[in-house]
Amino acid sequence: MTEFFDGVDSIRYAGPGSDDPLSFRWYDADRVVLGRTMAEQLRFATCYWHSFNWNGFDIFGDGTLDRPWLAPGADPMAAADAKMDAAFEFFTKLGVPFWCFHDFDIAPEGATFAESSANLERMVERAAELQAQTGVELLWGTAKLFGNPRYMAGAATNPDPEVFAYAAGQVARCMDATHRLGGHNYVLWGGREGYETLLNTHIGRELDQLGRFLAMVVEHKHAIGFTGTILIEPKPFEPTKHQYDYDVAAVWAFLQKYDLADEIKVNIEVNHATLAGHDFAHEIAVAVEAGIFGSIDANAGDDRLGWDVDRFPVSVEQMTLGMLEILRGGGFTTGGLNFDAKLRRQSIARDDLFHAHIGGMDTMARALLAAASIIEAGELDAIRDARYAGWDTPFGRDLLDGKVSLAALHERAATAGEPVGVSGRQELLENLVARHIERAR
Ligand code: XUL
Ligand code: CO
Repeated sequence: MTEFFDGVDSIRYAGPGSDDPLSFRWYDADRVVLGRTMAEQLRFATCYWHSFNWNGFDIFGDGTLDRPWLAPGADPMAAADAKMDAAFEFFTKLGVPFWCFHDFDIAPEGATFAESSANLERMVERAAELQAQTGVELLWGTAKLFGNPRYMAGAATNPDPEVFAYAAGQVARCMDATHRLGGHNYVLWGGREGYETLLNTHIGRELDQLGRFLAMVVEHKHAIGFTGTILIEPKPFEPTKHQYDYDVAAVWAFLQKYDLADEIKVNIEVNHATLAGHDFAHEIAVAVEAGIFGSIDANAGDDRLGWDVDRFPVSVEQMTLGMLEILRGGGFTTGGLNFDAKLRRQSIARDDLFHAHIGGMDTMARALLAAASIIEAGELDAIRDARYAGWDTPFGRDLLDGKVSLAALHERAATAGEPVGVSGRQELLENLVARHIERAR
């Protein structure tokens, strides 16, 4: 087989002192950190769509990237084969253990539902062969329920039940494909599940539709014996003005209302968190508290751009704070770190895709080391716990156990005196995090 990335060999760990740009300086797959190897802690995945199914086009300009299989006029199935060969060549040279796809990234949508099914079946066969040959596994699959014009007013939340039904058929087909490929999770990102104007939108109906749709997804999971996790990916807006899966807290409330909280978890994307006005770490902490933490789409926004730029992560500090919450929550189970990130459209050399992933993986590996070092040292958790010590006294416990009334506290307030303030220690804690980032090796 001719290689697409012919100038690049397998990427190896060379250590922090390495000046070879095509080597890892921090990601050492077999190194054990907090009882698991780095590969097991980080569970990296490359996403198919940005890396292989996007040619660099944006709303103002045509494709810039060298992706011959996306050239106009190519035979769609031959192009799909070439794309998949290049993708698996990339996964293996990079040494990433997982990949992720949308149905129509790997197989072209046909003129009819049946034709799309046949195309997908053929490409799933090919993916199964390549997975067996390379050992690369599927982190998750997902159905593209936002590209085709039929979904312009949503899929599950469409005012037309025919569109809901068509989308359900597409999801069943994509779940079957994910199951066939041994996927560890199945993701639903509600790209068009939202609205543009309340003048034509009935929120209550649309939420009930979404609740029913997801209940059917869960039923289907059990019917086919899929043991992976179903994940919702929150995003506040883009492409619609308001999206129902706004953030983790909104998804948590939704799952409870529709009795789905034991069955569905979240796939948190860094740039989606910041678009919702949250820190990445906040979204993880909320999900861990709710018991719905699943997986991560690792990327980054831009400090000055208010849309989803999907940059590869470069901030060790931001990722350390995220990894800290992931580790505090016990680490990944079925989830992992999927680089839902894309090159800048001027990065047109073939090896740029390697540099992007190497940087992202090294950033995450350093973040893992720093977060593990913070946890092992224990000072940060000790200071946090000490802030709440009063709640572990008999008085604090009685308050939480409902043994004291508001009237009793009114009486107490008259005699107990002023509570004594204690420092929150934020700057000390920030310096502590900085120290661990500096020293983690
Ligand atoms: C869009 C996004 C998607 C999902 C999968 O912002 O993140 O790529 O991850 O549909
Ligand atoms: Co994503």
